[in-house]
Amino acid sequence: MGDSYSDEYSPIAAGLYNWVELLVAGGRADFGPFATFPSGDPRNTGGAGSYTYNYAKGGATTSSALGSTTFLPTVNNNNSQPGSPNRPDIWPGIRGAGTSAAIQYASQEIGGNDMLDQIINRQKLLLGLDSGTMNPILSRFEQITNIATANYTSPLKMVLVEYPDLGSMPVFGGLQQINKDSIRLNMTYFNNSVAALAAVHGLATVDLFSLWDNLRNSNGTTIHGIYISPGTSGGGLADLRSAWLSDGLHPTPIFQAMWANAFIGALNATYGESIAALSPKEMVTLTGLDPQQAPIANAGGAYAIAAHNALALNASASTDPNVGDVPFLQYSWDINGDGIFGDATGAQPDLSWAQLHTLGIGVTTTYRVAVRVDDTFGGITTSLPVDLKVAALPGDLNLDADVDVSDIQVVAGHWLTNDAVADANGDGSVDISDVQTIAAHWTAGGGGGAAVSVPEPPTVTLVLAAGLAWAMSCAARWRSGGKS
Ligand SMILES: [Ca+2]
Ligand SMILES: [Ca+2]
Ligand SMILES: [Ca+2]
Ligand SMILES: [Ca+2]
Repeated sequence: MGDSYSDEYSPIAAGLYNWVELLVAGGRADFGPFATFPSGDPRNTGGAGSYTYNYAKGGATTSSALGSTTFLPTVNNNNSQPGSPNRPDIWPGIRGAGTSAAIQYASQEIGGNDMLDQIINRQKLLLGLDSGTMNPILSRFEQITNIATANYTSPLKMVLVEYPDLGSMPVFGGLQQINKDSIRLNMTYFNNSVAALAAVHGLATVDLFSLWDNLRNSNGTTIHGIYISPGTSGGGLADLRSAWLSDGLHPTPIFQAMWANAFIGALNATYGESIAALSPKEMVTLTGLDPQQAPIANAGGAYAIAAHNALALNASASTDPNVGDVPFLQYSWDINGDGIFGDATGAQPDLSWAQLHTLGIGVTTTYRVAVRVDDTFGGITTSLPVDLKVAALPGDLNLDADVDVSDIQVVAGHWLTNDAVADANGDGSVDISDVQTIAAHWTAGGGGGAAVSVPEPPTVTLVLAAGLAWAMSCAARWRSGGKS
């Protein structure tokens, strides 16, 4: 009953959603199609109607909202709208809706305006002149009596609402504390009565009183990285990172999302349902508080290593405009530049030379490294590529990334020449010192261990004097595990 907290917001203010709409948007509930006839509800007078099975109307009474078993013509008080003399597509009463369709759940609440009106009528209370018994609010027990006598026929699973403490809502921030205390006392009494009623009938209650108390006492909360204050929004729709709209009375969409989860929790707890709560990500996305955006991917680098060294990649400069997504970011790398990702995972993976070798990384190519960042909420971004260069080790004359016998063979093929291709130590000549350079950087062929045999050793001719010549040969035998 009452328009304040259950009537659909969105037709009059794009970006505002209440808990009913959020449950629909999150696929957790179905209130039927949107009625095609303009609604007499306060919020959608200019547009389409309410959901077929959501009747929230200022001035409703328990007898009309609970008891009606027919469509709206019998209770419609909004016949003045052109073209909509009736609202034949909205159920006004829970009983009617529940018995006419496969309705599983229903909730009943007294809207904030109904409470507020009663308090405003207490002029002395607003003026701070009255410590304020809350007889007007207590008079709402007339409605509780109606709830008690309403015919809750199985299988309808009903949720009654324990109301937030009006006295601690921002709208009453100016009241004297004694009046706030009085309101709180009476709200507690009201809620206790609701809870007792629910217990008698085996119904669920959703405890919005505690929900608001907890949010206020903990000075707000953080939902998916976004701080939600217990105060009011700055006005309009510009800042909804608070519990209340600028009127200090109506919950913001994100607070409504918390209410939506409270309803889910109540159904699960009382009726053994297993409805999934809205996730924090859903809460900030469905409310429009933090629309989903793709990550920003940064592959780090450029990268330069020497052959046979490990490579430390670093994508930690990546981020996500949705702050709450950052802890969820997943990284996949294309290191060898073949366009296929999955070469490594993680924000800062270290790759051994053996792993790089498996990926075909060598010393003659500049590779284009990219990282693909997935926020796991549908946003995937591939970074710009950065260079990876692998420097050849000294002695790797044939540039196959290893320093081994094949490089010795290069030296042998250019023995005692000045050929730069075989001048491992860069001293201008090809001789035994180049073999020593190769030996000093020996990489055991990338696997090592096996004995290797050198083909015919180089033959060196030394001319000592006219007419005399010796032939000198030098052989090196390479053994497993070392060299000699
Ligand atoms: Ca994102
Ligand atoms: Ca790849
Ligand atoms: Ca080599
Ligand atoms: Ca040399």
